[in-house]
Amino acid sequence: MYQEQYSRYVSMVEEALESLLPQTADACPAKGHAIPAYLCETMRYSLLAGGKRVRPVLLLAACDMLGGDMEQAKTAAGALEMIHTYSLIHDDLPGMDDDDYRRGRLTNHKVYGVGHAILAGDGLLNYAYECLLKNALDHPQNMEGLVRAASVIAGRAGVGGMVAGQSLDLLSEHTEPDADRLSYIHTHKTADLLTAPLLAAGHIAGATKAEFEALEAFGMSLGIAFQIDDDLLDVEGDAAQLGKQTGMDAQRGKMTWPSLVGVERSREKSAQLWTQAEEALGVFGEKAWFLRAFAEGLRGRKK
Ligand code: GRG
Repeated sequence: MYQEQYSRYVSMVEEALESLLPQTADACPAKGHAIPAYLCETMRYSLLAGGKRVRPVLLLAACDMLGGDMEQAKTAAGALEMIHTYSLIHDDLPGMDDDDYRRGRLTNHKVYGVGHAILAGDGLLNYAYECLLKNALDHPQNMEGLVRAASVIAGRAGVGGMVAGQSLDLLSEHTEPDADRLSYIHTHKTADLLTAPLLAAGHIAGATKAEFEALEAFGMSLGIAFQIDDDLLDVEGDAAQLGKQTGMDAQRGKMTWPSLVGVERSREKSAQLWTQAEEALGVFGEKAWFLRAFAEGLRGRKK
């Protein structure tokens, strides 16, 4: 039951991405597409490299649970994955984390060069908002919900959200670990973009105040736990399984949970947050069965 539902959501994400981004061969302004073929190739390279699709699956599952329109959710889910992929491409650049591998293949700039990787990220980011706004215009019956969904995604991804967290993350390299600072970094760099799909789904489906509060609490606990686990995987994980190098945080002098409190206490903190995430779903009762199982699957992730 869970596996079928999960596969259904992932297929919806892949379909959304394929339908929103043209095939490279078809992409050229002369054929009616705004995206030139080479730019399309650089964007597709990272977008279709087989990520876990955590954020779009959260959006689809939450919208489904709340009885929202799944066609509207599908486009929003695709757009959100574009924003996430842009952030990975830019994060991997030499001016940031300078990584060679991501999602089991060479990073975007290793294949296309730094300039084109910056543009692939810029392209995905802007195209995501084109898709989100077109989605609102295409569904006048739910225009307000879809604009609110776009707005919450922009806020959580932007200068008060993921970009803010990334900025402090960079500023904190090779500095003394500090709990408040680390909490800010994790909340914004990671948890904001994992909460955005849940709140966006709430807007698409017209959630109540109590439902929004529960979605926010679930997203924040899950998001911070996900990041602590990411820090732990960098220390203890398997590079082949992860599809990227390990041990990089220590090498870069990153502020992480293991650097602040050690591996054992990081594991304890993560376990506590996963429990809080599960508890936050209480208000939805049985309807939250998929989100509950999905969170449980993320909890033991090896990649
Ligand atoms: C460049 C503004 C800007 C932000 C970058 C995503 C990010 C912020 C940095 C990547 C490094 C990192 C450890 C981020 C924390 C979030 C995280 C664990 C991202 C990886 O997400 P997954 O595991 O990746 O969902 P896949 O490839 O499965 O989609």
